[in-house]
Amino acid sequence: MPDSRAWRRRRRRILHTSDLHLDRLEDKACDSLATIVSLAIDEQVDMVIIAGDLFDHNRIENDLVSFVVGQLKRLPAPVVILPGNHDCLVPGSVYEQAEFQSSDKIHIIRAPQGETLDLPELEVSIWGKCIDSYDADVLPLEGVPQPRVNGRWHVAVAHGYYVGKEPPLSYSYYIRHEELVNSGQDYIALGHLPMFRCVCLEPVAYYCGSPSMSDSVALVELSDETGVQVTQCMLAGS
Ligand SMILES: [Mn+2]
Repeated sequence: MPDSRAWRRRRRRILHTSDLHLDRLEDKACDSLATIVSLAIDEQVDMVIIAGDLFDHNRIENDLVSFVVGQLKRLPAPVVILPGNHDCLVPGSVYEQAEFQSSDKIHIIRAPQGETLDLPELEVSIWGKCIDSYDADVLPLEGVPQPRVNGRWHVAVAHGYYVGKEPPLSYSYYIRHEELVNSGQDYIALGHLPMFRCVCLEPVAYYCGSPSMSDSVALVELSDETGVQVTQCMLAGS
């Protein structure tokens, strides 16, 4: 369909990962994080999204937090972290540790009702809703606001189960197909499921997969000329 808009947004590239489930410094997942950061640097992405469950639980030792923040500080690009169901934003959450406040490039989505982070230097607005309890009653994409037409890329990040068009039964953290279709977003970065998988093309929505299971991340290119394209990028050597 011809695009009649007078403006074109600048092409942006995002590295989308999730579900590292970091537990201890000795874990192989720590090597995966270092590999992912190096990949983001090599690929010169404009932003990194971690779509939930960066940590496996909230009782994380300081040395692992220091390692993670140190790795993320290697990035020249901003990183947006969504708390998932394992590392949910309860009192005493790992994300209350002060080191996460030590860089203005590390953004943690903290609003349980959802919030929009505006990154004007990137011309990107990113919406997400953190998981803030262990009760499994969060609907990760419910309430996503329609984007304003302001020449920005609109990206949502959500951690939960995509249930398609079927009515959700026993699933918690579920995301319905209509929620994706009606979201008005340019890209939806999903986390929670272990394998790289496209679940929607209009708008484009992918699970990036857990690095330990899929051995990969998603590289997302946002372009008004060529559309939104997502590539599975293998973590060679991890
Ligand atoms: Mn999860």
